[in-house]
Amino acid sequence: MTDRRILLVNGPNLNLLGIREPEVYGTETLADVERVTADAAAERGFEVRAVQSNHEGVLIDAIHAAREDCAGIVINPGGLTHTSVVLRDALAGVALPVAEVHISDVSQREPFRHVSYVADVAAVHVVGEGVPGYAAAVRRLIDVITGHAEG
Ligand code: CA2
Repeated sequence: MTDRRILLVNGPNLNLLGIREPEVYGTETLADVERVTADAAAERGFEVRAVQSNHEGVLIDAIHAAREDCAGIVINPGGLTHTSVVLRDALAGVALPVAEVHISDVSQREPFRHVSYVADVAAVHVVGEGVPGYAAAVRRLIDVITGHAEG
């Protein structure tokens, strides 16, 4: 068990980052997301294990496995944010601190994106800051893990 590893979870369709809809999600790719998150974590002595899947069960299995060797989870659940009780239950079930991140400002988009099933199991929320928001999310999560701050 290490307490210096973070699980980074990206949900369905985020493998398309930088390839489609640059007007909404920008031009940076999933590889950029994983790099900026790992770099920000490394500044604080943490490493990142990254998973992206278009399959809900794969994400849930990765979250369950994090119980064994991670200190917290950064997650952009993609569209599952607005639909998935099972993803929320998995996050609640592992009882690790969670940071929820969204690239776009979901509060300024369609009404169905204003609801998050994950929000109240997350200690940190970063919305609408683009890809740099992942760095902010992992820094704030590490603050929670190390007891420096909350929120
Ligand atoms: O803003 C975000 O990060 C979202 O989680 C992205 C989700 C969306 O369903 C949420 O409401 C907000 C969509 C992820 C799909 O990403 C794509 C990227 C490029 C092209 C197509 C989809």
